[in-house]
Amino acid sequence: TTDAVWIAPGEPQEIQSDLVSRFQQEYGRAASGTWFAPGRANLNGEHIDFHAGRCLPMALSHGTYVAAAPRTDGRLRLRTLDASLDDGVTTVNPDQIGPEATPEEAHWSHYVSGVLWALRELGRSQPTFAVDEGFGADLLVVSTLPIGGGLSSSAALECASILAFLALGTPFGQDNPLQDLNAALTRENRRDLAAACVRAEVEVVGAGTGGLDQTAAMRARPGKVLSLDCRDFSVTPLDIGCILRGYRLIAVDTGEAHRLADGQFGDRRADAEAAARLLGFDRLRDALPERPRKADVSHVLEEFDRLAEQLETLQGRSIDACRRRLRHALTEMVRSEKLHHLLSGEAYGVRHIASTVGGILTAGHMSMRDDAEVSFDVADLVVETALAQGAEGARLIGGGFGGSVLVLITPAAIPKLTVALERISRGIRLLDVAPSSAAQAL
Ligand code: GAF
Repeated sequence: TTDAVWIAPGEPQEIQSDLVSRFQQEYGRAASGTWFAPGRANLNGEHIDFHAGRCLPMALSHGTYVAAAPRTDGRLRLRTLDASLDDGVTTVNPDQIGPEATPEEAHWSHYVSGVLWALRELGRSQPTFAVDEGFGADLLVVSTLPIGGGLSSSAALECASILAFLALGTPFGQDNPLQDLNAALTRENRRDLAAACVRAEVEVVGAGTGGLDQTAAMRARPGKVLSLDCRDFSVTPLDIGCILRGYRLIAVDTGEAHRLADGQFGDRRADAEAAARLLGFDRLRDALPERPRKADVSHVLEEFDRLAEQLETLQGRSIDACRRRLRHALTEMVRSEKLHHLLSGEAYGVRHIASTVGGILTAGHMSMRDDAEVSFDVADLVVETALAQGAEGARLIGGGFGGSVLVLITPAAIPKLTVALERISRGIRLLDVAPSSAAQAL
């Protein structure tokens, strides 16, 4: 195995102390603290968070670090050390942040300024979250996540930034400085902060995120998969030990960056929403029973066919395309529920849990490729190669159109897989997926 293909999560303390000294150089003053939020991998449940489906994410040990110090002139000064994004210090005027003031050109800093806007909004209903008048901050950002790698680099940036703002600019943070913040944040607080980050991304950045990524970053548990029910955003942490006994999960970053704010993601989502409206549902999850099976999917598809029979298009969209998006969403929901029950202890008696989970992963990929149509050549090739090298399963994760493939494989098979992947593309990188902690003050 060549070490060069692995992206290491790094030593958090080293990364932090490096970042803090770069902060001093950049802004000529000391950082008040450092905050971290992880990226995520998702076992199943892609493109269904916004249909109230179930997702099964876990946090990576890779993530985004934000060093920050407060300002009293209301300004934000922001810089990232990520080579592909760094264009020096960006200064943001708070009056220019908000849904009505979305700038035309995409820039990474909008995720951060959007979060400050969203925290201000949250503070209107929860006074301990109310951002001080005149609050601003200097921020320096560094990430061990591939940017646009489908591992939630955007949500990690949002969640690390919101903790920095919370700590430096609100009564909540002032009452609970730095590490105390970790202990003080309740589950409800974390849920509300994740929701604020979603608002930032949807209303300010203009991306169609559904909350999976921010929930994973804010609420993940070490060693666990979060079974996230997007009907009410309740989470059940489930042990992943039964899958990983004798196996490893790795994320293969294809090197093809995706952009959520691009039109394609929204387009796929709109197809599925058109199908939902035809069926008379606000949320597609409601089209299936509590514990859905394949036959339930067939019934909904039959109903769709009946309703669509006389139509030429569905709100101007191709009926076939809408039907495929619908089928992806429904089968993905069935897979999620199956995994949820398997990991909730009902795996007892399942002899080959890794191959059962692997089969679900691969079926998820086929659905992403053929029905959601969000896959791309390199991802398909990575999945094929992983399976040919003996992986139990592999699938594209995240929004698609670029990003990463999750692979379940024995440690013994990894060296050969690595060599085979290097032949596909030089841009491919591997990350070890070891379910880690949620966003925190360091
Ligand atoms: C992106 C979105 F931000 C998430 O909300 C989710 O929809 C995901 O794509 C696909 O499952 O990461």
